[in-house]
Parts: sequence; C-alpha cells; structure tokens
Amino acid sequence: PRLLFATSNQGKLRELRGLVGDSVEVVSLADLPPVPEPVEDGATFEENAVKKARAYADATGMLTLADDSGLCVDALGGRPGVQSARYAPGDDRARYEKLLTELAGVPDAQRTASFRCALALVGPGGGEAKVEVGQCQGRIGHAPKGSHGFGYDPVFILPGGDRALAELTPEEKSAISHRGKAFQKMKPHLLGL
Ligand code: ITT
Repeated sequence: PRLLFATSNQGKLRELRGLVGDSVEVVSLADLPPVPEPVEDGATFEENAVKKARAYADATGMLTLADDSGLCVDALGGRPGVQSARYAPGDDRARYEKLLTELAGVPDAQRTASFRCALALVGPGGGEAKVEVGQCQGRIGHAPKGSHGFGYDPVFILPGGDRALAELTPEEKSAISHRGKAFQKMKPHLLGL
C-alpha cells in the first residue's frame, strides 16, 4: 500500500525511507498539494504523533504515519522534550548550541539524556491510531561532531565511548535509534495491511 509519511522534517523522512525499504511506497507531504499543519500542543510525544497522523489522514484520505520525537535532558528536567523543534529559533545548529550553553559547567555524569520517538499510524478512513514508541539513551557532549543525521545528533554521545550519533552511518543509527526501535514495533502493523 501507499503510505503517507506526514513530516516536513527531511531528516526524519530520509531515515524512514531507509527503514521501510522497498516493501511500501512512501509518499511525503512534499509530493501532495499543501495541507494545513496541525497544532502540536499535546503534552506527550504519543499525543502529538496521533494528532499529526489523524490530521493528515483526514485531509488526504491516505494511510498515514507520523513521528513526534525529541530530546529529553535529565539535568534540564526533561527539556526540551516535546518542544525540541521549537527550543530555539533558527536552525538545528542554533538549537544544539543553545543546549551546550545551558549545560556549560555540568559534569559528564549529570549530562545524561534520551531521544524519544512516538510513531502513530492512522488508516485512510481514520479510526483507532496504532502508536509505538522507542528510546535511545546517551549523554550530551561538550562540542558538536560528526556530519550524519540531523537535529541534535552532533551533540548526543552514545554510551560506552565517545561517539556522537552524527558519527554513525544511517544504517548504524537506525539499528539503535529511538526511531528505529519504534519503527521495528510498528512494522507488523504495516505489513498486516
Ligand atoms: P514534523 O512535525 O513535521 O515531523 P518537526 O521537526 O517539527 O517535524 P518534531 O516536532 O517531532 O518534528 O520535533 C522533533 C525535533 O527533535 C527535531 O526537529 C529534532 O530537532 C529533534 N530530533 C528528533 N529526532 C531526532 C534525531 O533522530 N536526531 C536528532 N534530533 C532529533
């Protein structure tokens, strides 16, 4: 079946295309006439993912998958969390630079963080959403490094070493990422269609 991946984030779209492979034809928002953007005012990733999937499924009549994700930093009480895309104006770099500034002077042991992802799938006729989540643990580094990925990947250090998520190839990232884990749980729902 054709699947609408309802995101305007090119990084997410690239990763999902890699995860889906050739089994499903993926259409993105860029392939469709403009649809009004839903308001992401939910308190949780799950809630926002369902809001997005439902809004785009209603507007297009297509099987729709949406992703709401973000970075939860323990020393910041879980911020930026659901606000990750709006944490600072400007681009991804402006946002991870702000994070490094906020964490200046915080020792490594207290720089723990997790990426979270909620995927929501809504059928062409609406109805119940299928929701799956995934997490990836790590800590915030002291300077950006690596050129892969997107968003906060250059400042997210993986456990057991000093590698940033942005230093992993797309395949390596998807094997351990919040999005990859959520997608593996979502896969049976997609194949069952
Ligand atoms: P859509 O709502 O159109 O999907 P968005 O970028 O606004 O795109 P979110 O509201 O879910 O999406 O915000 C997620 C933000 O969290 C995203 O902009 C990144 O900054 C960050 N993020 C999510 N997944 C990430 C990942 O795998 N690596 C790095 N940063 C990530």
